[in-house]
Amino acid sequence: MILRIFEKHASTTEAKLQVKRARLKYDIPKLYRRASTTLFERERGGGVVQRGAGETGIEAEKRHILREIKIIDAKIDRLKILRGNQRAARRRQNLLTVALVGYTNSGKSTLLKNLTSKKNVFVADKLFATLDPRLGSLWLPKIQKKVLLADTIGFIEKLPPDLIAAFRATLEEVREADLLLHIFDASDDRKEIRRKQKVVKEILIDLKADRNPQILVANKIDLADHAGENSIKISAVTGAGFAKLRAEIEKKISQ
Ligand SMILES: Nc1nc2c(ncn2[C@@H]2O[C@H](COP(=O)(O)OP(=O)(O)OP(=O)(O)O)[C@@H](O)[C@H]2O)c(=O)[nH]1
Ligand SMILES: [Mg+2]
Repeated sequence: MILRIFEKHASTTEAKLQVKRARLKYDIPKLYRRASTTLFERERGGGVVQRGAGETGIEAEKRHILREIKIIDAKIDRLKILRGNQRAARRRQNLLTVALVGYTNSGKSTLLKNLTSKKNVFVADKLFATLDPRLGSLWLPKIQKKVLLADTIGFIEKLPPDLIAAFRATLEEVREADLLLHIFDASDDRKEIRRKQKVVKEILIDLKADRNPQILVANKIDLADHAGENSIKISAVTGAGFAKLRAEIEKKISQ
């Protein structure tokens, strides 16, 4: 089910490749399960069991899958180099990166869309945007600086190990970000808020990004505010709290 969710949401080339890879790996043990069921059914039916022939078929299918995984890995490697180059280009231009992190459905993508000036992109942005649709730019007037805002995939609990491995590479951007906005859904009840924040914190530790500067952002306050006091309250939909959030980003960036 989690694989299916990721398949639906993977929007970048790399995310698509990672999901395809995870799907292929997931299919290998299934080959064997499928084979043993057919074998069992054939035995029950009293037919002749040709164990050898069946296994050869499986081995061939498995080899094919492993070959496909290898091709995908090579493509992912190329994208990684490309991304490394992009990051280097951003550094050369003195562009700082702010990464949006948070539990799935907290409103990261909505915030990226509504906080950044997607209409006002200039050439450098366009380059990044075509390669990675999850980047937007934010102009900070007080410190006369432009920062890049990077969306990430939603963090969820109990990710299958293969997917964690697959997405670790994608999430490496998080570790390199100059500032993290940890978005949570303030319309959840308090217990859910605590649980989800814990999941996000654990994944950040796992990614070695827990020491990056952070701003805690309570989103969806147009629905309900169960946030408590230690966060910046916003609504990514109505734009409430954006001025305060921008000011906080400016403050942290200039620190
Ligand atoms: N009422 C309200 N709805 C919001 C707000 N922000 C986001 N939403 C809704 O919440 C849902 C999830 O928003 P997304 O921006 O896709 O959330 P996300 O964090 O990017 O989710 P993933 O990509 O799955 O991690 C969408 O239906 C949004 O319209 C908000 O401030 N108020
Ligand atoms: Mg999103």
